[in-house]
Amino acid sequence: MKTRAAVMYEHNQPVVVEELELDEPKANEVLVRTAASGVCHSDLSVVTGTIYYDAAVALGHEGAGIIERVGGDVSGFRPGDHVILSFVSYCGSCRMCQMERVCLCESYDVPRGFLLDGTYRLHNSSGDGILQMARIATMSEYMVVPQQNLVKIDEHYSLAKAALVGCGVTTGVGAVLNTAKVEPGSSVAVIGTGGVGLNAIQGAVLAQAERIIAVDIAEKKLNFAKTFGATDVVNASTCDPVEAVRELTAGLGVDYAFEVIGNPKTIVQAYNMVRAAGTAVIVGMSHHQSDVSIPAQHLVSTERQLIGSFYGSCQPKVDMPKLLSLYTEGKLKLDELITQHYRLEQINEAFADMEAGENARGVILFN
Ligand code: PAD
Ligand code: ZN
Ligand code: ZN
Repeated sequence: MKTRAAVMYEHNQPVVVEELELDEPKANEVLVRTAASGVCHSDLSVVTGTIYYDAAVALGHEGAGIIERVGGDVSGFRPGDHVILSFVSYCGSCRMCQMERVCLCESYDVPRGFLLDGTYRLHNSSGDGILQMARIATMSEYMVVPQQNLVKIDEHYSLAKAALVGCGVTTGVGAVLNTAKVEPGSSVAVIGTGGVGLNAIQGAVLAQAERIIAVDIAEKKLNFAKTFGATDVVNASTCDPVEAVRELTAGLGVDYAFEVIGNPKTIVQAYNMVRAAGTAVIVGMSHHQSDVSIPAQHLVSTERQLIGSFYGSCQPKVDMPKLLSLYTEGKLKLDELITQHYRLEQINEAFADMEAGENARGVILFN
């Protein structure tokens, strides 16, 4: 069958929207008609090579849709089901899955972008195989994905809003609640209040943090941050954010700092703005070849913790329906996250808007 998808053919060049041939789902695979795909910085990072994929790759990893057809050996899913796409495939039975760390599943040793049997489902008009970002490629009208990447949700949810739960919401809220396990009354700083960082702020509100300090270089993002529950804002383009955060916390530093940009410089800032025995949580995906340098002895003498958070340490099938329930209860903001809708053809515009700091989150809507 045919689909139209946003494809990265060359790093740092405009993304191409084109018609592709899509194979039928094989065993353990499902054909999904995409309803919506959020535009996350990780998509742009694939274009720039920060998150490295060989070309050509169909983009998108934050989406929701409706199941069209299922392949053999698929259980628990049928046509018509509404689903969120998880950007990790997890087996449910390996050591990490049994420890409920399913995002770190160790079962699938397949090169990036291929389906689990190591082959392509997407092909262009020249007959070349096209990889799928995160094995899903939500910036395609249709996608064939492993059943291991699907989370069934109730049909009454808007799929545009559910799409955001596929990455930004789960990653940001999960970093606070699952990875860091922030305690009530804590002080928290969030560096980078874009689509993911705003959700770290929402996570801090849910955790009943007392102080939530938003740090960004764009005034518009800091205004969004206030809407999402920041108690203080720091514009890092006009001051030293480490000093500013220390001043706001009586010179001590915060209990938790979340870096949600993907920049070694702001990772060091996060480390430097936590108090002794505090925790710096790194969410942003820095360039795959970059390193971070922190003073080795200081790490010991202050007992600070520097930890990573991948996909909010979530269990997609448990956490995603829970997050949607919180939305229904009025405890989680999803409507306010979507500040712009795009058509698939506008993907390069959506990336330009992301770089210009225009949106909380932009969302591509399919028919
Ligand atoms: P975004 O572009 O919406 O937000 C980034 C924010 O950082 C923007 O508001 C910028 O203004 C701000 N910013 C940039 N430079 C600075 C600076 N020097 N100081 C302060 N603020 C700054 O991106 P996003 O929220 O979609 O993604 C953020 C990062 O999170 C990105 O690296 C992405 O790849 C990563 C990510 N990680 C995971 C994970 O599993 N860990 C999942 C999804 C996204
Ligand atoms: Zn993402
Ligand atoms: Zn596993």
